[in-house]
Amino acid sequence: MRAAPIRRQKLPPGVAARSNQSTSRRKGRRWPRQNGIGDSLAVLRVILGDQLSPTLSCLHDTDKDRDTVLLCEVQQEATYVKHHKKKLVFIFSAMRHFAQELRDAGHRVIYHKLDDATAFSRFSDAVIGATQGASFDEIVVTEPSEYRVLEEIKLWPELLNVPVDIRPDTRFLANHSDFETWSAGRKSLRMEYFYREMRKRYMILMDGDQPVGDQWNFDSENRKPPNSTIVIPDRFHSAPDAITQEVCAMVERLFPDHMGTAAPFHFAVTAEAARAALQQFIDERLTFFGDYQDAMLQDEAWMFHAHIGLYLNTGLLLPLECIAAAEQAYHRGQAPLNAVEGFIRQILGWREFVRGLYWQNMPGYDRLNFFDAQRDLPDFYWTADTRMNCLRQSVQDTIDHAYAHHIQRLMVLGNFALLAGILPAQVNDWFLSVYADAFEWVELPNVSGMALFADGGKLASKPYASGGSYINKMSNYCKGCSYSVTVKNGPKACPFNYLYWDFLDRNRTKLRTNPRVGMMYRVYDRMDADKQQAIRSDAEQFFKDLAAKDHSP
Ligand code: DLZ
Ligand code: SF4
Repeated sequence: MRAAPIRRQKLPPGVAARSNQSTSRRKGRRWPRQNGIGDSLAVLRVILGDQLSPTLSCLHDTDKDRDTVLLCEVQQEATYVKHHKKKLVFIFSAMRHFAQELRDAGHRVIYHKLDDATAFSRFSDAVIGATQGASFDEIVVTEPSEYRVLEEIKLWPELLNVPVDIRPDTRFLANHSDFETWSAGRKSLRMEYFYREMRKRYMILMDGDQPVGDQWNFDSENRKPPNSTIVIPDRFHSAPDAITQEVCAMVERLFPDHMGTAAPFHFAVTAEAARAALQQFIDERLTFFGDYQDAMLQDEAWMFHAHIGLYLNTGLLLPLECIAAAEQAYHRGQAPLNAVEGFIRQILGWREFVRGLYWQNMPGYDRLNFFDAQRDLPDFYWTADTRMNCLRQSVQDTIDHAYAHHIQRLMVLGNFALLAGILPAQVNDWFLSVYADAFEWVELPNVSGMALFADGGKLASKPYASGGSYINKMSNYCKGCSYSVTVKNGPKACPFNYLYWDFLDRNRTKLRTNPRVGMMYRVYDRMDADKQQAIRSDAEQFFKDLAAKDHSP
């Protein structure tokens, strides 16, 4: 990345920092903004459900007297995967609150509720509806976060016979060409190097040209197992107002067979409440965020995590305000460097990196299946009905809260899907459905790249496969399990133990040459033939049980 460092500005919360991105129009034809007699033309400004920020590029030149903003709840988005009920409530309620804020600020807003008589089933239908009701000279939209929706929007100029201006999403800190420039000519793309460039460029946690603390990454300090003395603060709670309660009732009525329940509902649905959630994290959780980042405890879904992904991914919070809040906490002496650096890395490094990868590899990234995994997703991902306690807990947290933290997602739910050879498309659909923060651009690289290695190593240098001992080290789940994590084979054995070796054995031709996995093959090859046979037959029996509808492992 060669762009010059950006001077950081002190910004009030909620005010967008200028990013490096150009807000100029897309290449190609520029339609005139003036009609020749001094009046600006009427513009329809379309805002999608994950674009709920007044700083949005499609709003920046609004003429409130002439223009109209359109937001619409549409059946297509609600059902293309079966989103968790709490996720639907969150998005629709946040959209309705945002529409009200725009009206209060003097914008003319068209808003379609999903249960209105005027409801539309797709974005395109809603835009056709709006353009039939009034005459617009142009449609302006900020580029959607998802490839599928971009393809739909690209059809609008022909469909509507109106010019469409698709603007860059300036909420992100690296734009598409930044990522292309950084990745050009690199044999493999690793987040760590991208992250260092972003640190330097935005001057975050820097001491001149050196990282604060003389180290870029403090991850090795962020792996403490949980212990019985830690006290976990209550999660943020925002009381549902009348709008949210109305949305809860609608979601229960229209989507009875989606995961979970709408109530109790406690997520923030406005930028103001999301900022309060961020502040509560900074004050109450950030100090231990680093230490216990990978720890899991029975019946403790929230741990010391921030739970702000859903706000960032919908525009209620902006990346630089979250980063600034954590960095200031460090400089005030309120939080240690390992915690602050770890938190900032997620936003400035990982989040931007996976977005770059998504757009670089779409279309097609969603179809990658490096291991040719073909097994169906087990029913217990929807029901939590399994005797494997780590999976039961992680799925139950997901059902209860539309949330599970990153190690539950990666090392329990993702690891199982990897070892068991579950079809990546089904795993992706599940992750996209069940988490309130999940949007395809962030979900797909995390699941197909990080958890499943379905991309063959575009994102990670090796598959994150592990046996039961890692889960046992980082959690207390194994104490409450029907299986024994110390037993390696037979009916009592923790299935992760033999599935791990069976996975390596099954995929030998694809993994043998990976330098980070090679050592494990040497361990496997030193096992005696009986042991290797026991691994194979335990795995075979496990998969038989998994396929039998009346018996869940
Ligand atoms: C996720 C979602 C859902 C469930 N519903 C809507 C909706 O009804 N209207 C809307 O504008 N956006 C919704 N979203 C978010 C969109 O899926 C998201 O904005 C696109 O996928 C981005 O390309
Ligand atoms: Fe999970 Fe195995 Fe531990 Fe049970 S014993 S909780 S299956 S890791």
